[in-house]
Amino acid sequence: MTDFPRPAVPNGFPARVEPERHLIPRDFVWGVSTSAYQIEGAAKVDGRGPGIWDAYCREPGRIAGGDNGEVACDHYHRYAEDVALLGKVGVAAYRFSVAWPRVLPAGRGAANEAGLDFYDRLVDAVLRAGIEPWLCLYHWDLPQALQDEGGWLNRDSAAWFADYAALIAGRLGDRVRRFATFNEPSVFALFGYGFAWHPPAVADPAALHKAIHHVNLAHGGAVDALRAQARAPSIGCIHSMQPARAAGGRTAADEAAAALLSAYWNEAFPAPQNRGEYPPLLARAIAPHVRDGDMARIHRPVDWFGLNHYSPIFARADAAAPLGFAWADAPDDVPKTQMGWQVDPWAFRDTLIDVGRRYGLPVYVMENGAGTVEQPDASGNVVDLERVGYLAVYLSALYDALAAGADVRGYFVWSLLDNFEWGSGYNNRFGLVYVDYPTQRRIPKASAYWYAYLIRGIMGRVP
Ligand code: IFM
Repeated sequence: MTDFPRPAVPNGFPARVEPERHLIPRDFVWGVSTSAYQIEGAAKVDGRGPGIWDAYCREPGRIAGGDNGEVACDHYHRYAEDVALLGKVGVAAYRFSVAWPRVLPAGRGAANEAGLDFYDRLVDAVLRAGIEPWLCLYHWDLPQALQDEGGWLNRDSAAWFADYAALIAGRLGDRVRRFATFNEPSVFALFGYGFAWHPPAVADPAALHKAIHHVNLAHGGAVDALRAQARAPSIGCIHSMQPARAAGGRTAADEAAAALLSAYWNEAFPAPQNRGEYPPLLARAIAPHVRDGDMARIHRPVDWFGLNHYSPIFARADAAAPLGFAWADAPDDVPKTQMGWQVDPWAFRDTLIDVGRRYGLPVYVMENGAGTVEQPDASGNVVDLERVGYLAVYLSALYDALAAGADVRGYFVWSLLDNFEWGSGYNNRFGLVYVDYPTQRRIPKASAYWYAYLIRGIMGRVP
């Protein structure tokens, strides 16, 4: 298998027109992903309690356009239509998350039957459509009541999370087999406690180190709870893994900044969870929070590695920043999506190969996609060729990783629907399906047809 040629001109990416079927395992899982706060809406319906994003969105200046997830895609009421869309795309698997505040309005204690009923209905509808549900327990929406008790800075958060995991596994674990504990723990930890870009909007290294350790303990406790309560669970954690590169003048200090960003982003969670140790660059700072037996509690056997990948990330030295480095934009002279994220399929291929070697687990790509600003054309269609091109070259990279021996077992596009994109509100769209928010009309984009065609062609799944 030859390497792809590097593009001679920006946006001149090579994409294989025909997928290389012989490289793709027969049971390869094609899917799409979503998350609760980004699509469900119904924030004050049927007993859902407040979550940290509800409060954060109300703070002036936090979210572009003053947006919030109160209505989002109204998926809570329109889930049947959305499951029908999954069927049309022809995916074999659907990854969603449970909103902790919907099922435990105070974070712990009394469960909200109406909230649990919603996930019963959703899981049943997904199964009826012949699609496997993949359930993620935590996609960033901590109940506000728990934040008021210190959130992830409270060591009890590990026990709160394990109890929540047991509740969900007990209720849905007869039908759901695939469970993820967390989505992108490094992102919500670093953005929430290192850069103050997500709730609870803290920029304090000591808080960050404590939160990292408690989230890792929560992961370990949840793995045990899932194994105890679900019928035949297959468990993983979903990590954002992106190569961290030096920006700025690329001095030795910038290189050190990139190495530190990489330790926080790429290693602070996978290394303790899968190898029982913190990365050397962080170990000393986290050590004060580690008690006897903690590393064994964190390092629990899991069944697969969930990988979210989009783009390289950049850091430059900044002695005045709380962490000693600053986040940086991608250089001007590289191809980027409309959101400004570098398009680099080689980074994807290398990451897939590296992660498998490092942790010895089968890899499922649980998120990959392109953020764009788009609208229907005069005939009402959304012809998102930028997204199609992005997905095609990234899949080419995945085929190269398979050819190099990487044990990649599945690929999930982020996302089924346009949705609430955190700090950028509804400006950036990641969906295969366009959502016209004022009317809640769903319009499958060209990329949805393209993905359906690809899945049908490869797997013989006829939508
Ligand atoms: O929308 C997010 C998702 O919630 C987590 N991973 C990255 C996506 C795109 O920014």
